[in-house]
Amino acid sequence: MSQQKFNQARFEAALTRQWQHAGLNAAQEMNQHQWWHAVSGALAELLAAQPLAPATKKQRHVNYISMEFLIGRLTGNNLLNLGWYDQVQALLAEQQVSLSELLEEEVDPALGNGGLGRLAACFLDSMATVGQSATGYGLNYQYGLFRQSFNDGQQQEAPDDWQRHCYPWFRHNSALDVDVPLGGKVTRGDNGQHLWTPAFVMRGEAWDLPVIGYRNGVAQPLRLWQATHLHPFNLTLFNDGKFLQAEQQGIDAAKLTKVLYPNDNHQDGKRLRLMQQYFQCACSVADILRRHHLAGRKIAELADYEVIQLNDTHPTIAIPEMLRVLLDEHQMEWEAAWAITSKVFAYTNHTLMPEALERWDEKLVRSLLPRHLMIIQEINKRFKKLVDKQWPGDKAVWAKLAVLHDKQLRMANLCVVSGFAVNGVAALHSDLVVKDLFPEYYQLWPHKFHNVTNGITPRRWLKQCNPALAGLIDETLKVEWVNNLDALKALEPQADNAAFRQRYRQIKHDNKVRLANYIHRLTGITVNPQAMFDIQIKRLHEYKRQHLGLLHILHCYRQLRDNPQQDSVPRVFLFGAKAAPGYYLAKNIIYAINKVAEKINNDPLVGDRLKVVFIPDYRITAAELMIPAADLSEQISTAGYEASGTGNMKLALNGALTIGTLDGANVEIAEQVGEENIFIFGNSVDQVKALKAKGYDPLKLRKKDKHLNNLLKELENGFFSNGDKHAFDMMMHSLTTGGDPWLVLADFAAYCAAQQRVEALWRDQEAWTRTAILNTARTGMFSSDRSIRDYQTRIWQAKRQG
Ligand code: Z2T
Repeated sequence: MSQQKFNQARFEAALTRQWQHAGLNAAQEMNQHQWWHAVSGALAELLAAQPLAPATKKQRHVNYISMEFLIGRLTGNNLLNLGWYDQVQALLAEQQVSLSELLEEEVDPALGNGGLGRLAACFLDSMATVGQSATGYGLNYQYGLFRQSFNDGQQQEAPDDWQRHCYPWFRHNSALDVDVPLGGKVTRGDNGQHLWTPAFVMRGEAWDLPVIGYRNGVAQPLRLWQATHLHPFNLTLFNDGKFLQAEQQGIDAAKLTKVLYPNDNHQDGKRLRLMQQYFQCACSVADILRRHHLAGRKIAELADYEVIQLNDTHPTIAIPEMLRVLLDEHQMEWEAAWAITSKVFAYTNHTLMPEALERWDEKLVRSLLPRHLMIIQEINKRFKKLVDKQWPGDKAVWAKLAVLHDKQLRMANLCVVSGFAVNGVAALHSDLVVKDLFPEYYQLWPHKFHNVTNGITPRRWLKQCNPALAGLIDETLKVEWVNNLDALKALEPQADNAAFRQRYRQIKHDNKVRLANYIHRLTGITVNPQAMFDIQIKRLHEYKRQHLGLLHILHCYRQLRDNPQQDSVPRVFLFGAKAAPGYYLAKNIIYAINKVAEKINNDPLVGDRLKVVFIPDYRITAAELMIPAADLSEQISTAGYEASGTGNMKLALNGALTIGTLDGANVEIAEQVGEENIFIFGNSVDQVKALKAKGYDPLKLRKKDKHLNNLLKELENGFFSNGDKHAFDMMMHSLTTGGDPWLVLADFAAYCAAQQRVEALWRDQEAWTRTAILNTARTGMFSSDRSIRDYQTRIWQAKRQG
């Protein structure tokens, strides 16, 4: 397909309809926000009537189901992908309206927590760009991820009321409404068929956002389901008794899509969350089947035309839902229904952490989804026969592999048993999925297991957020590289070109000035753009080890105080991170970083040499400012725990050097850029396992290392907390008497040594810039276009095994 031409007359007519609809008499009456609204609404209207490219046998349609889509602002990105940015900018300039200023009016839709949700958004962009026909299915939350502020250094949360009801990019199509049953009982009909009489029926409304391919004329939907009560009231279902029953169960349809659960890498097992999951899956499965029927295809052919990719286990209930529809509504036999279902679903695993692997109480599942529980029991029963054959009489293996066990439903097991593919998100992680998480499943079905290394869209994460660098690349390569990121390889020789280095460095500097201004506006803190910008941006989690970063900051501060005359490398340490509201240890780490920052930033002895800034309310928009301005990228998780990471890719692509452990995709970044162009340190996965096995004792380490002990003492004696000796108790306990489960102290010395290597290189700015350029040139494989092509060849279009 080719780029859609910008039609000025149609755009102007649509724009006019927008301000007329707002009740105004002329375009000039619009304020800045109304301009943003009108421009976005006009574009959305022009894009609405796109026919969906139908699925073919050659290319299955991908249904990407995810509880989260962390899309970020759309207007600027859509203009860029359409290729209409310059024309719209010129048109607005005639009215004395600045497009770039107007784009700042958009809220940042935060319908996700972090990496998993952002990955889903990057994948939509790439599927549209590489021409993979796809629909994204998610939920239209009224409140996105909470807004964060600090009160005396402590995280405060506020609801993110992003005003979805007047977000101009949405198109609501009431022809797509779905009714979703919940609760109630299952009885048998005259022919022995299962009859589910729900206690309650909700309505799902389809709210679509357009996903626009890069200059190829493709626009396909991200369909977000929104819950409402059934109107008009269904009287046969809502006789008084059943309504009361529903009320007792606390089901209030409008509440269902109120708010995104704010946990990253953690399950909390709430009833409302399971209802959200089922609601989303029931709507999506119904929509997929509706489309399939509409295309005139037989249900038996479903797997030839459709694939359903589950973004982690959150949408797993779609599997028994599909079976239920085939069995109960299409009256299929089990074997036939299973043959279809087991060729349609594929599952992506994003973590090995036990607390994030979803398990639901059987009782809860039965009370909301009685028919689904029966179907899951049947899957479990049939699967047990296979396990008994392979491992006769082995109770331990069954205890591990069972889908239902100890009155719990294990979603990952259900996915592996019922799906045709399972993948991890980076080479190391996929290896651990096979070796540590699912070794027996791998023995049963080796062909199901794959790796697809994550990626990021270079449209948003280079061209849009770093226009100056994108311009320099355009000028140098003279080819379109943003949908062919391997082309960046041709920049390699420029690393040895002094003039190019000068321009590359100037761009980084200008980006740092832009960020410094933002920091000043936001926090009142002045940072020096000449200093090294050392950035750690990601959710706050113990395994990500923001507190390791903090210990190194204390180390730098100590050195400055011990040798005030020494010629040190000036640094600005920047953090951006939200902690889940119930994750008290994570919140204590935020508090500790903020208190240390306050002390250091106000110490006259330190001056410009050291600054620590925790940027509040880190989100996509903030990332777009921070990533292009980073010199050093902190990727310091305990090896084996960060499944992939994707911030690591964005930062390296934008010319930040990585300091990191051999974890997740860091391993592949090191392979790509060369180990001389990255700062790797710390215990490897095997070393972490060995240390834990032999009984690691952080207290011994503390005793031996006087310097480290002194740093810890300063956190314990109230020096950073106005004399409050207990301010950081939770963090200190975790690091010491709590056993330091994330090996922060164990990696501290190696981390400081790696930071020394960083400083040595920084002192040679030409060598640093050379390395940065090589990072940009060699990270092309981390385009999510490549990830999508990997999904196509390894999973979606791979020859299907029976
Ligand atoms: C999440 O963001 C990730 C994993 C999860 O496991 C849940 C959430 Cl919300 C259930 C992250 C991983 O931590 C990160 O390493 C990875 O890069 C990202 O998913 C995308 O795969």
